[in-house]
Amino acid sequence: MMSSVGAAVVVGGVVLPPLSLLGQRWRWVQEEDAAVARAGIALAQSTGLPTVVTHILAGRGYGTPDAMTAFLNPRLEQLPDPMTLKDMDRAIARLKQAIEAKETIAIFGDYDVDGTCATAILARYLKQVGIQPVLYIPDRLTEGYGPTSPAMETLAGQGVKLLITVDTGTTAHEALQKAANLGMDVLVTDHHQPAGALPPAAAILNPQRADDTSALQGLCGSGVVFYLLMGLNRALRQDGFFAGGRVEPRLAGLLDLVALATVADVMPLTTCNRVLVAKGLQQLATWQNRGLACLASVAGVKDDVSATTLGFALAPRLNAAGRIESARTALALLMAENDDEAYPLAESLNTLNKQRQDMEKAILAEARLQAEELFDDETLALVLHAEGWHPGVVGIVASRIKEQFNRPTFILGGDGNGALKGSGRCIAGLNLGAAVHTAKDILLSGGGHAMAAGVSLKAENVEAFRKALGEALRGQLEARVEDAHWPLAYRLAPVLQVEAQTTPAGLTSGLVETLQQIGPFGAGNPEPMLGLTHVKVTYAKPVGATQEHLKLRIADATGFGAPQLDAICFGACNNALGQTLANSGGRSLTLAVTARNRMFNGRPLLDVQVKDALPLL
Ligand SMILES: [Mn+2]
Repeated sequence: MMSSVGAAVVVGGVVLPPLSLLGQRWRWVQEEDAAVARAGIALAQSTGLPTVVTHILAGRGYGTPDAMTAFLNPRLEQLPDPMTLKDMDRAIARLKQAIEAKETIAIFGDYDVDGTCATAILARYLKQVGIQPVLYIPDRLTEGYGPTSPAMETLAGQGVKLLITVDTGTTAHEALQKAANLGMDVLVTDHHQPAGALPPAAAILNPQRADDTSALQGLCGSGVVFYLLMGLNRALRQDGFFAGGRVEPRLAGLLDLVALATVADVMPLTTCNRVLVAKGLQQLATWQNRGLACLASVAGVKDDVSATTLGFALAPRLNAAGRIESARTALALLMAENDDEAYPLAESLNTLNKQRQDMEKAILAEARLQAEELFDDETLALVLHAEGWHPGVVGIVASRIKEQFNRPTFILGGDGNGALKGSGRCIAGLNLGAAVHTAKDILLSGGGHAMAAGVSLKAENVEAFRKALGEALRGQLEARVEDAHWPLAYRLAPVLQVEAQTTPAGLTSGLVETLQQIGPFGAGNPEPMLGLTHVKVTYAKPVGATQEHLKLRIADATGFGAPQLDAICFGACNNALGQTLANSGGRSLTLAVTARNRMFNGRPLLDVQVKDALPLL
């Protein structure tokens, strides 16, 4: 099928299928993997589910009836036992002792959504067992990331005997040594990679530890804290702590915060996280957490809640505080007990978020101009900078530029001391952290992982950094042999997995309801991408405030009087996708679409979105 499509690239006698209208390389999962196709058919026969659904499940590795049933019905009982996490026994013992002796306990969080959620989860639990913890979130601009010696002195001065770090602490050797010298015991709960030896601490719960054999590597910081509470709550119950009239906290009541943090930290929504987020969304929908309820209300959330609600409505507003002002507003909101407390905080976060959006828009426009000036066919990395770019939004702008230009991108702003500081985001198939490491002699500091990195450097070294980064990435490409003979644009093109095929008549709300059981959708568990072949556009009309979207009607290209499908293509009016769809003149098209059932003005709506298309023949 693929080789028959026009504009193919021929390299060394091998025909490469053309890139899509959005510059993506499509991979037809069923057509290219016979084993997956066979498993999908067998699964449909044994379960009675539509092959569209079973093909997707098989393609994602749930190709047996047992695996499929477990996946489609996430339950808390599927979670691994908390005791499988290394150091859990020591953490529980020390925390139990502190609770029973009513010691002063401090929680040290990170300023992002995961960190503030983790702080709120632990604090809410401790309050329910009679402890008023001291909460400490460092100021991003003045204190930076993680525990510091001055912070340890402040906390020791407040009589803290036990310090629990959440979403941070694994690499804080100096501060934790300081804490020990000051007579504080420290429990680290974290999910960041250790750097060499572990710091001194009473216990370190971190599934990324080399000696951790749990199956919990997907957890975010809030997930690790939730696991600590699962273990602690059980231990307290077994000790008879709740026997004397004390009410046992309902742990599931904290899962809304775990779900929010997991989505905000872009953790894969598979295995343990899939269970935590599915259950957390159910908890969120009760709106018992009034802080989250008020935030959803000011964010205009009306539809059913989904992982998208968490990632696009709630998380950015909580993050705006840590980025621009202080994360303490976000934490106060997450801790709020009633609407009188929560509503003003939600409004102020909403205002901060608007400021953040305006700032982001302005910086994005400037960065785009710089990128257009610098970009050519040979460009492998974009390094864009301006003294006035705010450090709180450089990561988001880097993501946007990376998506538009499909190249690893750094956005740098002034650090206030004459140097530049910023964030980088990478495309799949290259390792940005490794590239930064090779440029370390040029940098004041720098580090990261494959998809994201941070650096600071002297302004006069920008050109050297850009060159070093480009060379390092070129080296990575040269070391990649499997696609070495392909053109550069082809090698860097994002891959779009088309997981199953259907037709306009087959794409019903009934099918989509079954597809939705594959959710919650997000990182690691994307919305199913469906292929529609041999279809035509029968109607196309620009819609939206600036006519930026395209409203479409789609029908089978060969059928006559067959059912038509309403669809929308967002933001497409100025790109090749929108222009082709609007001017296809009834010719046969191959589309990639997603579909979901949702409510619109009180009525059910089958929401079909065209995500990409192959070039016309
Ligand atoms: Mn985190």
